[in-house]
Amino acid sequence: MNNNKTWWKESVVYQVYWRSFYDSDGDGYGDLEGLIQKLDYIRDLGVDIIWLNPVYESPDKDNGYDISDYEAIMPKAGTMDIWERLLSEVHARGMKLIMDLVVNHTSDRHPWFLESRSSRDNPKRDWYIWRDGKNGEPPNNWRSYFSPSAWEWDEATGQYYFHSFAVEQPDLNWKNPELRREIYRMMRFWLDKGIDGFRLDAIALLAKPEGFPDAENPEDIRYLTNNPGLHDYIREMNEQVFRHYDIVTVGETAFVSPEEGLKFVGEDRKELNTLFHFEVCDEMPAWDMLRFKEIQRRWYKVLWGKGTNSQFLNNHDHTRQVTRYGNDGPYRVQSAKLLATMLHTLPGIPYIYQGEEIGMTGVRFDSIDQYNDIAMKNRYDEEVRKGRDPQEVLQSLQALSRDNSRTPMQWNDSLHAGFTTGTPWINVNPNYKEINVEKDLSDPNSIYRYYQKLIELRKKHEVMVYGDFEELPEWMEDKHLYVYTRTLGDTRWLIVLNHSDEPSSMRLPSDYPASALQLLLSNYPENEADTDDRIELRPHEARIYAIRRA
Ligand code: ISL
Repeated sequence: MNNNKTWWKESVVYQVYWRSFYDSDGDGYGDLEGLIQKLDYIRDLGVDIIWLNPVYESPDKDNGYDISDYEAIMPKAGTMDIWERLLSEVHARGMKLIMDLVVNHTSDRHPWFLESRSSRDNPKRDWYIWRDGKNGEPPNNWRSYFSPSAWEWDEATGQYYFHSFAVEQPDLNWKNPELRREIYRMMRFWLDKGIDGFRLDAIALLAKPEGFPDAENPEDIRYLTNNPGLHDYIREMNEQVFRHYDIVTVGETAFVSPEEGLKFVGEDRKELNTLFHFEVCDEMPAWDMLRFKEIQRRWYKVLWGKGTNSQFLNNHDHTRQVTRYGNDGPYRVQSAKLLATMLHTLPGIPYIYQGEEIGMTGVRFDSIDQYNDIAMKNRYDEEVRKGRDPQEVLQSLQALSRDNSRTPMQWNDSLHAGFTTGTPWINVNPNYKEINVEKDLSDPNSIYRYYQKLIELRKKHEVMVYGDFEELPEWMEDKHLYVYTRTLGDTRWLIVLNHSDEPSSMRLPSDYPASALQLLLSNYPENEADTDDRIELRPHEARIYAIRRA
């Protein structure tokens, strides 16, 4: 049991991808004014924290993850005045705001980089990573997330610069103390405005290995992450900035195992408060219950009582969970509620990605021109350049395209789903007439209403936050049934999930006969077919029981 109780451990986080949330001025992009107009909708869900994707000045090559001015707001999103009003309106509703911060790299149009690239002896040359080539080739054979090489030749100064993502996103050199000091000053600029923390983008990439040796397998890009020296930087970040504020910090830590994750979030480490790991979203392409259970088991065993995990199954980089990991067809509503029940009753801070609360689904566009994501477009070009059939390449990339979850929020069944009065920057999912906020708000059995009840349960029962987690052995190897308890003091809950398109008849555990079970929440009406020792679970049925004390 994790003894140190804090506000952020008890929170539910709602992620706003603002450019797809609500467009207040008809330019086809969502904006901060639009977000302000929809804050009551978010507050009514019951969430505590809003995570706002990057809104800083940016040429927008990677939708704001290429920052050209850390202390200005991208005009597409609004102005600093509107941002100040947003923060004040979020706080006025009793919610908190955490900002997405990208400090592994900047835009290639950031003044720092323009200076750095201007000459080899510019004072900011060493704020980025410059190396000589080898026999006319890049310094090593590494690829980046978004391009075949992690190195870009710069004719003007006759060297290559390093970029873990797109060419337009040069990596900062965290070995440079002057650079680090400037980043810490900028963090304080935002914290002194009153924000409540940061989501730290690609934070596991800050350190690079000495000498940049070639990789045995350049396609396995984990060499970009978790290099020696990384934790020295994060600990210094905490010493210089984080520990001086009552905030929450969540690290986006790609390619970490539970043991490596503990180095980031162990409370004795004084680095970060919590993290997103990607053992599911980056490494489990489709739903695999046994693998998911094993991942949850390992993370619980290593972190519980020492550090705090987070629970999510989709975000702006990963396609919609009901499509990828559930059933977005005949059982979409039940499946969306089952996935939500699972994420909110497993140990860790639950994250809701905008639209998840109404069961929005992934999308399939017919041509590459309808896609926006630089990761997908770069990969498409790379594969077609190899001579592969363009249609086959498109089909191979559609399922995991990051654009799947970036289509506009579906507010109602009017044109463009009520997202914009202009032309949306990316097509609205054609199913918006069936799936939209207005419809869910008017239906007492909607997914939105179910999320409200789930979050309300968390507010009333600390067992969801601080309760020990234990799977019932009889179902540990079951491919569809996920059966576990959460226990805090005398309070014990039993969660039963039937992740399947088929019904399942489940014998009740002898310790928990029907007479001991008090149903707290389910995504189906009570089942008359239940008996004292068996429950009849329907497809994608989820149940949360309180165990009555004997
Ligand atoms: O989505 C992933 C790969 O499937 C993640 O590993 C992700 O690409 C990576 O962890 C970094 O993502 C973050 O930084 C990127 C930006 O494009 C993503 O949107 C952001 O979430 C570069 O800033």
